Amino acid sequence: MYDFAADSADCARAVEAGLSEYLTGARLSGPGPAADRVIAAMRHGSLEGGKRLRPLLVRQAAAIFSVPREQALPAGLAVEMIHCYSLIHDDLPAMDDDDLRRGRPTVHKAFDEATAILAGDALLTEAFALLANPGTHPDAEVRIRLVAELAAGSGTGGMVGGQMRDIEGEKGGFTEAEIAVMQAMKTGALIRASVRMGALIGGADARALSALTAYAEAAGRAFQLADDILDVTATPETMGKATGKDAEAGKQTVVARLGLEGAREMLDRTVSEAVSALRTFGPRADGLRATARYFASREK
Ligand code: GRG
Repeated sequence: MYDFAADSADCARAVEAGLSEYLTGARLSGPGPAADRVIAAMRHGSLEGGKRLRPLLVRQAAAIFSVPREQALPAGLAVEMIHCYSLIHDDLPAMDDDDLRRGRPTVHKAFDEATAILAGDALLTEAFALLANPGTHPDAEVRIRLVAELAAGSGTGGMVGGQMRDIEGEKGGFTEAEIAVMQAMKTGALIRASVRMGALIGGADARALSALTAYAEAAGRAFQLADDILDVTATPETMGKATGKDAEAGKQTVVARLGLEGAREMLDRTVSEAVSALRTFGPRADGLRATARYFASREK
């Protein structure tokens, strides 16, 4: 029987070790010590913390096609590097201006703003270098598809575009549908990319990829709903960051519109939608099912 706690803990350990090995001066520096500071900042922003949910999704989607977990790890590390870069940049004074992330000082607080910008840039760049490396997948065509998938999830049609819309939306006047699109881009797109990358590593056919995409889109909405709920229910201790910021900023979240109970009901329905999309896969998709359910119950 699938054990979510054991699999997610094992994945988090593998991601920590993998990132720690990848983000070293020996691997990343050019000639001379100039990169030491930025590498230290990259390590600060990506090691020791985080739930590592996106690499877990890569691993679980690949598991449907019997891909061993080690073979799904490099793509998972690449997605996690993109995620960590986005958090480093999101915490900057020009964006959310946060002092704490994962219970520790944000990168611009521990270093300085210029170094934090460069650390984010470097994580973004090195993520794609890792995907292009033959060690990630022996088939160059699959590697190209992984690069394209991650670029689509993280670029202007995905996470960056969503963040831009979010900033524009703060001026007000977004419709409910526009908010849904913004959230699907800002947080959903990387979750979608994670699942699809696992499927691509496993050689999924078009039908399987389409079912997994439907799962991922519903799971992404569930993740965002849970995040909106936690924004009003969690404490700084459980989250390791300031909470209630979205609510205080008067953001038009589902919680603001439907109330806490309404948002929780919608979350349950969205998790069921994600789980139903996996009906053709049998027990090999139990990992993805468990993660969707975890989104509804998580406390941080
Ligand atoms: C700055 C390019 C750029 C993008 C920022 C993802 C993002 C876009 C901003 C993060 C702000 C935020 C709190 C978004 C809500 C959802 C989210 C991504 C939460 C953090 O993800 P978790 O819960 O974090 O997976 P951990 O720390 O577990 O990795």
